[in-house]
Amino acid sequence: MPRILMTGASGGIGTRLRELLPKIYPDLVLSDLTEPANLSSNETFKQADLADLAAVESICEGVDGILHFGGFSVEGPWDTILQANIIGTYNLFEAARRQGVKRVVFASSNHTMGFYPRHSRIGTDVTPRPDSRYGVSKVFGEAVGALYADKHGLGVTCLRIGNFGDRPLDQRRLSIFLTPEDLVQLCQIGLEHPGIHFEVFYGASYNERAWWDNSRAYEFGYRPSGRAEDFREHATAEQAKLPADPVGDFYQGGAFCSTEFDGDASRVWKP
Ligand code: 15L
Repeated sequence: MPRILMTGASGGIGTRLRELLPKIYPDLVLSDLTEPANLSSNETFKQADLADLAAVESICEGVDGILHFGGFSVEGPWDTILQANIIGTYNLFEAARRQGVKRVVFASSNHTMGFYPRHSRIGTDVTPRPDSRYGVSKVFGEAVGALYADKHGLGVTCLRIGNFGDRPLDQRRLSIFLTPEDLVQLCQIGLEHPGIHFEVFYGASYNERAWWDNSRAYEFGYRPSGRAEDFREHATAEQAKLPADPVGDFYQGGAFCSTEFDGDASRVWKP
């Protein structure tokens, strides 16, 4: 029975996956900076600050695979991103190598690609166009993952997660929606598929308005059951409550693109 470590156990994704993962991975070790408020007696929790390499190494002891959801999950000040996502992600991969962990699934983000316009369809083979310091940190994490796969033989899967939840929150999320069940499926592929060396998949359900070519994930057996269009009415009604955002509404990254934007929108993208 593999022992799986999940970082970010107290965060939004971690909290939800704590309900779903134990059925598949009963030997699940949870970690975060702070203990989940509702930790139950049959859950194992180990506290660690990702910026502390020795602490990260200690939570990786005896672990077969890691689901790395820890770190800062939105745009933030540089020092926050630096500690949690840049240093933290480097420490995670280095600790995994030192402890002989075989697989790492890294929670990357759609914000690695946020400045691609919504009218383009992109795969996993295009140049990153991050839309934030957060997006840059996820590009860095994917690069560290590639290094540790190629140089040290770790099996690494990067999931460019769209928007995780039970239903899409607005128009943009109809294109990038990801259900908890479909994320679990992608995690399982990353932890178990014998063909994994280094892979990048989009963390998206079956979305008819998708901007992403996720065929590589399908080649590895991914068969999402979530479908954004089932929630079209809800998402459209929610969108109607939002103010127009000329920059954010044009690019895939949405408000991550328009926040702090003082560039020349006409030069960001030329078809
Ligand atoms: C992300 O990467 C964030 O972690 C999440 O909070 C959402 O903002 C999501 O992207 C999104 O693009 O909707």
